Amino acid sequence: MSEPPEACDVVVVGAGFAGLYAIHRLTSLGYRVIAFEKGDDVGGVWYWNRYPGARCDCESYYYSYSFSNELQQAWDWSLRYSEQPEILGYLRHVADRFDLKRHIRFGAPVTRAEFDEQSATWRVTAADGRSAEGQFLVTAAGCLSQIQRPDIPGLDTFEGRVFWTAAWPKEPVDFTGRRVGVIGTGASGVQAIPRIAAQARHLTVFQRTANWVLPARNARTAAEFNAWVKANYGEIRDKCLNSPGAVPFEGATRSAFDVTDEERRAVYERLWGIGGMRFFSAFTDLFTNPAANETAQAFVRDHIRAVVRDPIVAGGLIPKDQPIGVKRPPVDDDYYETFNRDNVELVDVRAWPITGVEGHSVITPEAVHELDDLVLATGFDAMTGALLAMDIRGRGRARLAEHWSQGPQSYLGLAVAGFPNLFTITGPLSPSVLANMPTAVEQHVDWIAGCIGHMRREGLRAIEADEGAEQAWVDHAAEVVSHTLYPRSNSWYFGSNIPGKPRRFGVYVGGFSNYRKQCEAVAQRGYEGFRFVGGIGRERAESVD
Ligand code: NA7
Repeated sequence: MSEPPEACDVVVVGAGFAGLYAIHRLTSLGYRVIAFEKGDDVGGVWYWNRYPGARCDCESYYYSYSFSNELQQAWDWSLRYSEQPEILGYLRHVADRFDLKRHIRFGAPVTRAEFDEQSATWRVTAADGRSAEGQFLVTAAGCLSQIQRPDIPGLDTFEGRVFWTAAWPKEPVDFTGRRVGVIGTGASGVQAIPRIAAQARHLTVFQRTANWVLPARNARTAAEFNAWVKANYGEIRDKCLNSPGAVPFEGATRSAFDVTDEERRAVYERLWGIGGMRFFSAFTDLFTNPAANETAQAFVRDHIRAVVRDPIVAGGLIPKDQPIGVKRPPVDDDYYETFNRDNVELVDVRAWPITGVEGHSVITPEAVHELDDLVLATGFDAMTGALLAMDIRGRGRARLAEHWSQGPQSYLGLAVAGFPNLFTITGPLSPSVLANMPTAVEQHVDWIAGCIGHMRREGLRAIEADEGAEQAWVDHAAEVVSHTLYPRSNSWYFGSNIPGKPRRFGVYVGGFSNYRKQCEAVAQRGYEGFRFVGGIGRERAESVD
């Protein structure tokens, strides 16, 4: 017989960046928290994505928590863009420093979460039958955590070794002397390919869609820089809170056409030299004006042609019909150079789709590729996948999957109509993956903590997003993105990588700072757009309906 549910105030799902901060913040406020985590340790995406080259594309000094000055003063980052082991080490340090593990049930993927209207509580159950019951359910399940398995005939029968970038073994993998194939050239494939190429006898890169890859300019952080960061954290965090991407940089002030061709090129050269996503701070209209975007594309095309010696390979690596930036651009220092190696081959699986896997071979209409190892960097069911992998039932046992059958519906990316007392950290239709994640996570958790505190003070037992407010937010998010170039690409932002997934842009592109202010205004106006049900310490509960 399974154990009775553990009683708590808040059930949290996930123990990555979001879950750890939620646990810390809520327990600090005196709430009892039980968290369920699929992995056997903390870390979330930084626990699972251990592939060679796995690294954050945001710089570490701001891709980090701000909630504790002691923590930020104690921690030194060794690289500008930290690699997975260091980020996982940081999250482990956070879990130990704030004694968070005692609240976490590890090896416990949640399979079911059900809201009980009578008691206004959530019952959350993990795959092994462990369960918890609490007034609130806070999901911290990740935007890119549900692996998407490609529909390649015979994949399961491959007779060599198979590795998934997003479920990489804990032990180091040696590719020395081996013939390796990598399927996928998104951010994960692009980071892994140079590392694998440096070891393997032969590497075949199966590319379906070429991506615009930006240089990282990764380097060790100098002691003086770390000292400067520590002395200026207040200002750095403040800039993050007030920027569209939750990053501490100034945005663009001019259109690409406010300058001469030479000046424009100089701006691109300078930002290309700095590296990373800062390239997009060149001009205000890169994401709204196709002609402005084309100037950036032309710059990067020239770069690819200059680096990659074989013009046919260079041509294959240049994205076609895809504005730069509207599909998540990978960031890497060695990617294009890797295609100059004699042991690396680019295979165009747009022109020649993989028809199947047989024995040790990946087969396309053009060739049979004999491999010892296959690496799948084929992406995720983004934004909604991890939430829908749990059977979440709201009022009247309504299924979240049903409510989202036409695409994600959410108020502020935080709450869902029909699902009282459920909060989704960096949920669909919040800035999430288009904002620096730790800043976005802290903003959501702080808002949720404020809301729970309000409810406790007022004796309110349930909160629910109003259907009208939810629809207005969905419409607003769609309206904002319609003025950008994002709709000109098929990407996981839209769910386009998942067969049959409704096409809806899953991210709020109105900018993080603007979004944060909207969330604050909603709270200040007495949680406008939400309905509450009283009852705690009162004679009679009102009906939610
Ligand atoms: P992505 O960005 O979704 O990349 C997945 C890649 O795999 C992409 O190049 C896909 O091509 C390719 N893919 C997927 N299925 C297939 C099949 N069946 N055949 C060939 N190629 C395929 O995932 P990542 O893990 O790289 O990055 C996700 C995010 O994690 C990243 O943006 C960061 O935010 C962190 P497609 O483009 O769909 O044609």
